[in-house]
Amino acid sequence: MAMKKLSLKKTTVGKAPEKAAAVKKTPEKAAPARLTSTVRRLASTVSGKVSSVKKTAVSKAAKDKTTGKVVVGIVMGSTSDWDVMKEAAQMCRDFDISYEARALSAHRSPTELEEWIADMEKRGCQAFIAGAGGAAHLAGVVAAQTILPTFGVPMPSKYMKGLDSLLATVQMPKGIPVPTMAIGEAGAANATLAVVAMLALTDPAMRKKLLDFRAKQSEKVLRARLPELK
Ligand code: RP5
Repeated sequence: MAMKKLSLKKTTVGKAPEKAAAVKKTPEKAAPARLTSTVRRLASTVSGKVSSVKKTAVSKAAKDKTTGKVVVGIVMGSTSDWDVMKEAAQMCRDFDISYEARALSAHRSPTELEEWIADMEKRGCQAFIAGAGGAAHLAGVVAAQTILPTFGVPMPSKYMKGLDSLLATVQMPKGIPVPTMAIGEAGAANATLAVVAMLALTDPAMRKKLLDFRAKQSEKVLRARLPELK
């Protein structure tokens, strides 16, 4: 158990920059200058990439500080997915829902992903949102390890514009469902809105928030005016 916890900590997004710094220090003593500078460059790349995620990756809304629960688990296959997946996190924040966001890959860090899912279940998680790109099996892998609802968000991809991610996420064989959202930011935001609707079934305050959100949205559409012809 202690071992498990340790390996989970090691891969926490917030811990990675320290790890990168450690990588930087050790070889500096013995390695030749060229190797040292390569390591330094690598370390700063890793550190920079992860630290931009670190700021927002683990966040809990005020409401659940009382219960200590982390209601939504947001996971993405790579830190490069954060620009899209932050929309899911933002929507959680807007609805005052506690969440934890992590970059964990189904194929690059499968053990840590499994440990995180189990840990989130213990911490009161009620739904997962999983975003990945390309041969995107992350949401299916998450859904296979929990009976909590798991929503898939296909990432836009370089060559196929997310069509590969969409098909890989949505085409789950019978038995393990992955309700799949639209490709990209809209899908990420909608995944949280789907979780909100789910929570609203048993939480009257959440129901009211969702109704208010819808009313404001309608109002905005109705207030908007089309531009005049020139
Ligand atoms: C997937 O591969 C990730 O979800 C991401 O969308 C894509 C590219 O990952 P990086 O090469 O940017 O890490 O696993």
